[in-house]
Amino acid sequence: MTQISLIKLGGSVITVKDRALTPNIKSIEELSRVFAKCGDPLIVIHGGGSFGHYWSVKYDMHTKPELYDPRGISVVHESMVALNQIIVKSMSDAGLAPYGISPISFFEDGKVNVTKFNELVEFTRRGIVPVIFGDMVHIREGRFSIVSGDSLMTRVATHLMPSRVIFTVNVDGIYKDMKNKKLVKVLNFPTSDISFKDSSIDVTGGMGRKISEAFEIARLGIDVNIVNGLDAERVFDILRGVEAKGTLIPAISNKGGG
Ligand code: IP8
Repeated sequence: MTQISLIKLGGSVITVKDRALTPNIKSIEELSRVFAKCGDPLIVIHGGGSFGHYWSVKYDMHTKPELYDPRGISVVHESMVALNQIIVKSMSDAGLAPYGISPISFFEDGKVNVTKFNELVEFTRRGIVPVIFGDMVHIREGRFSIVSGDSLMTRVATHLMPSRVIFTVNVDGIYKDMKNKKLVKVLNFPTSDISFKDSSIDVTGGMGRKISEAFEIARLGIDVNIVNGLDAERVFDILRGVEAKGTLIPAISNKGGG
């Protein structure tokens, strides 16, 4: 295991999801301060929220490689770079040394070249915080695909085996049901009796997708925390190993040949 915390900043935390192209500056700044306070090696991955998803919906672009409208490809990428810049600037103001990275730099011949992830460890050793974002990536022969921040979480976790994995969302964690908002504190196996209501603007799969990525990471033997990123103190607690309100998906051990 690498002594690194891997954290996903959900689009619903860093943007105002129902207001196009609107960053949630307050929450970005609070999280930046928490990251600076925690001081541990960190890799940040962020989603698209009302930036990338807004344009992906407008241009009907998805996670499947296709010949999408070039203007759509351009504007999704541009909006994600703009959002990344806002986050990088905020982290920098908080005293960190962030470095924005498009996932395109991990791709070679349409596939992720995982050895490129090793460089991220070198970044953190030098006190630099990689800030990777979901983006529109070229796969092959002019076909682009959205690569979501959640799928990057699994890919990076699989290769680097971080000691801590956190997904921030705009709710307190996973709810047993949406009506009475009963929080599931520990989720031991994927279950069908949990209901999700995902935003229609989310083109990459919303909460359901997030949970399946979280389970894939838990299967690597890593605890995964799902926490409300709108309350930065909870994120701080989890980063420093203190229990906080949220959902824990405990590491799944492979003992017994499972
Ligand atoms: O918000 C998708 O990342 P996600 C980013 O993590 C784009 O699903 C480009 C829509």
